[in-house]
Amino acid sequence: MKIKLSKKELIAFEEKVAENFNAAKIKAPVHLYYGNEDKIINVFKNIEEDDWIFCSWRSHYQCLLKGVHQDILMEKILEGKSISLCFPEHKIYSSAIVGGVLPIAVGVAMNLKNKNKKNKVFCFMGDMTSETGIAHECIKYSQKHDLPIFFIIEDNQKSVMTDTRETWNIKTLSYENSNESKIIYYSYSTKYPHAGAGTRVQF
Ligand SMILES: Cc1ncc(C[n+]2csc(CCOP(=O)(O)OP(=O)(O)O)c2C)c(N)n1
Ligand SMILES: [Mg+2]
Repeated sequence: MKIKLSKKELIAFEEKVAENFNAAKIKAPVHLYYGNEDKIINVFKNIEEDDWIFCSWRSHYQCLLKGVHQDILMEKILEGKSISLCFPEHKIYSSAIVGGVLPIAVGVAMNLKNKNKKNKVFCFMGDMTSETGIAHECIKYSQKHDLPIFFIIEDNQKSVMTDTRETWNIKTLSYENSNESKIIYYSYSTKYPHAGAGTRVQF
């Protein structure tokens, strides 16, 4: 897919959201990205307009890269919808429930396969989500049934304020060194807290 926004534009968008959040113009949680721009842009080079995207509470970059206009996205965020952004017209769906989108994404992939469609599913998740039971089951099912679904694991090393590796007493995540072609893993360091943007309510 043609990349619609540059790294600089992605960062500038999140900075504007941060500014609006810190100025109390957004009354609901926001979860900002930072530091993963090159990596997520690379993932989007393999995504087509007709592909489905499934995300978590942290989805501003996916929306922008799939083609949601910046002004429309900001309007939704100002309305307090950042945590579960859905744009069916762009085939983009999010949920704020940890693991919530995973079985839905697998179901969509199963349907695409059954109907011999050419489009695919891209399902984004954080490092802690990738260690949950639901993730293991969804990934195993998709692999064994050879479904047209890619799982992207975005590792910021934390789950809210908890260290994911310390929690599970592991040095490497379950899918960190996977050879499976439909698992994409990357690590990044963010400058933002889990939620919020530095002042006001945050965690
Ligand atoms: C079922 C459920 N349990 C707990 C939460 C609270 N919660 C929201 S985000 C999050 C952290 C998940 O971490 P990770 O998957 O690494 O994603 P990140 O936010 O770091 O991108 C938690 C525990 C939730 N939203 N849903
Ligand atoms: Mg994380």
